[in-house]
Amino acid sequence: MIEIYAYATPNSVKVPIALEELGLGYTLHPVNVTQGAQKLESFRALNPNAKVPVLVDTHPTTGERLVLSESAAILVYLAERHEGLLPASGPERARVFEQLFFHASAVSPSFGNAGFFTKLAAEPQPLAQQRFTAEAERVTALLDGLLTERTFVAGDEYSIADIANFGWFWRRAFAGIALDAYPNLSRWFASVEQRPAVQRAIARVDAMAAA
Ligand SMILES: N[C@@H](CCC(=O)N[C@@H](CS)C(=O)NCC(=O)O)C(=O)O
Repeated sequence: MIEIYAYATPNSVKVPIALEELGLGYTLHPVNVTQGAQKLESFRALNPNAKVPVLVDTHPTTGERLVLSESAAILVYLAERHEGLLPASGPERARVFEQLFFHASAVSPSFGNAGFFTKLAAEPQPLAQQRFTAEAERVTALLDGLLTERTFVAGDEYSIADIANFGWFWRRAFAGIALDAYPNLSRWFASVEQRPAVQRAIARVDAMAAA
């Protein structure tokens, strides 16, 4: 049994997308990060880092439980366990990890901080806002360049690296990023967004947050 603690956020949506793509059933538990539910003791027992998403995978017969945080780690776990969205070996697998780690270490923090310092900071922080907005634009341009020669971010095949990036480009407005000036990224985003599994995952997280 797979349970996901999440909200309608860029990092959360990646996990239901992977689950839908892999054809796996799951239960979504809302953690309303806009109201601070991630800081409650009950949630911190699952993730002391107090952030969504968290996956809880319970073995149907033994009851053994894996509790896993960090969206990139969850994507790798699901891809390995259910044999999809990740090449089995070789340079193609290494390329997916390259792009997944680039997402986790560059795209995700720059988008998150650009949004935070522009929209949420209690006091204006112009230097931080400029620094992270410029970084978010820089990594966006880098991905657009990479997609001139690739169908998907890690090559010809759709993978967990696309799912990771999709989460933040789905919520790009928070970071103040638009796709108008990035034709390759626009083409990639449209092709991922129209996948039935992606549509189902978005509908489920949006419904969860609206409830
Ligand atoms: N590196 C983490 C980042 C998770 C993260 O920042 N989640 C956000 C929502 S997208 C969150 O829980 N924010 C609440 C907070 O930081 O207090 C991952 O990829 O899972």
